[in-house]
Amino acid sequence: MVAVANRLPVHMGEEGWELSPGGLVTALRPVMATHPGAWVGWDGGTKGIPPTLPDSGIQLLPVGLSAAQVRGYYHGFSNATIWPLLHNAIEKPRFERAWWRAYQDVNAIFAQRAVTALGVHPSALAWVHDYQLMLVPRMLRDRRDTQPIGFFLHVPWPSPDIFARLPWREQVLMGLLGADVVGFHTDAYRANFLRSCARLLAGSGIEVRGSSVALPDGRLVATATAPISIDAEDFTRHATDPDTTSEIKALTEQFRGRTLLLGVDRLDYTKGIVERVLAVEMLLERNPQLRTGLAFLQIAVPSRDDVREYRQLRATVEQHVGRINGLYTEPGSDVPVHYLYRGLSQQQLAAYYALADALLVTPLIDGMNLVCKEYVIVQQARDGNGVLVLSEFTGAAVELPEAVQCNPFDVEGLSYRIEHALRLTTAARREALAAMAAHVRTYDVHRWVSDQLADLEAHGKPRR
Ligand code: ADQ
Repeated sequence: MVAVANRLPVHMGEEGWELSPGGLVTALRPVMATHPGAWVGWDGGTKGIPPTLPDSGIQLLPVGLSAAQVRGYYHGFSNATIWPLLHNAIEKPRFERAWWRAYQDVNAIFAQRAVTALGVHPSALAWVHDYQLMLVPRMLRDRRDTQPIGFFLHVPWPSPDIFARLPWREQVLMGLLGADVVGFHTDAYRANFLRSCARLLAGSGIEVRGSSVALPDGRLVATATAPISIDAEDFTRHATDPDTTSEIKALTEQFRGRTLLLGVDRLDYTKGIVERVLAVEMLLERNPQLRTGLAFLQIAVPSRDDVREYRQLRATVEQHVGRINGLYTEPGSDVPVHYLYRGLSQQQLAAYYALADALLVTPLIDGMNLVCKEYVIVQQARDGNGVLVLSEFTGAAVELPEAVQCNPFDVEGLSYRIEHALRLTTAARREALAAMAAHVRTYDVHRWVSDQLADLEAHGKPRR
């Protein structure tokens, strides 16, 4: 397999180059370990990338980008145009011709690197990932039509009315249709994509037939629904790791006697963090006893602070946290809202998951959301009885109907849903956790990879 994704799955750790944490790399490693493979990705500006992934034969093929390309392709088109657009335009997408040009140029650089790798591995298939690289499938098709090409979108696909706002909508659709199979997390995103093709490519000889798209050259592009997941076994191990256990001991002391509500996200406006903080404020306003009886901890990973909207979001969240603590901290007691702005190790994260009485996952829109899947696995592995409050606007909501579902746009309603979650009996919480954990264990990330590869093998017949 030749994987093509925005970033290479390595980073410089304390003891040299390390594998980056994350589902995609854990999932692809076993597959690529048994088949020769390569990974094409941006080097992130770091020099000295090793030739292969640590402890494996997977070749790393770094793409170097100039500062102007990073501005236009990454901060600009990827994060300020296409990210908000695909997330239902909840922040206004910005359209700049220079960014679009940079996006095209950089997609061509990734494609060139992948074409070279496919030449070296003529029986490999190409697997392209996500919204940063939507033109790559077509570029590969034009230059190397002999190997199967798959594409997976990790974010939602909006309704055609929203997608139609993109000035380059036909080019992006045609870019994706270079693949043999285009995969999405949910049936709804897939249906939106098919409706976008039907409406926006009408008159170009392209026809939507069921869940496939027929092209004028006779090619049939399949679509697939493949909800991504986590490595459940890995998270079970983190949950019972001695480092996690000692973290839990220290934290238990800190939050003793209080109900712990937890939020864990990249600091992104899609994640509904402001709505969550305001809902907690309403909870404290209505229930004075919770001002000392409850702690809400928001862990936010720094993200995209080169983009204006993200800097503004950070300031807003921090203002609310300060304001709420100013209003509701009881003299002599700890603050009700705790806030960490940093990345944590998997063991630290697992300790917070283990300790939290409720996890609040309240995105306004989220392709899937892996945090909620990690929580149910850790809770179950530590025999917990935590409750998951989950936005109905996440891909995960389709798979985890046993969660306490919520509508984060209705902040007051959300605050009542949290109260409801906290009142559930232990038996009800355990039953819900068991059902959700069983689902995540069955449909884990390894199942996701094998389903995708089977689809690609079925639809992308080698054309040699
Ligand atoms: P993200 O938007 O990044 O992913 P998510 O699926 O929740 O969102 O994954 C976040 C990951 O970051 C989780 O694995 C989590 O453990 C980790 N993380 C969060 N906070 C952390 C912290 N403080 N320190 C360390 N790690 C932290 C995009 C899409 C999602 C889709 C995924 C996968 O937006 O909808 O689920 O891709 O396709």
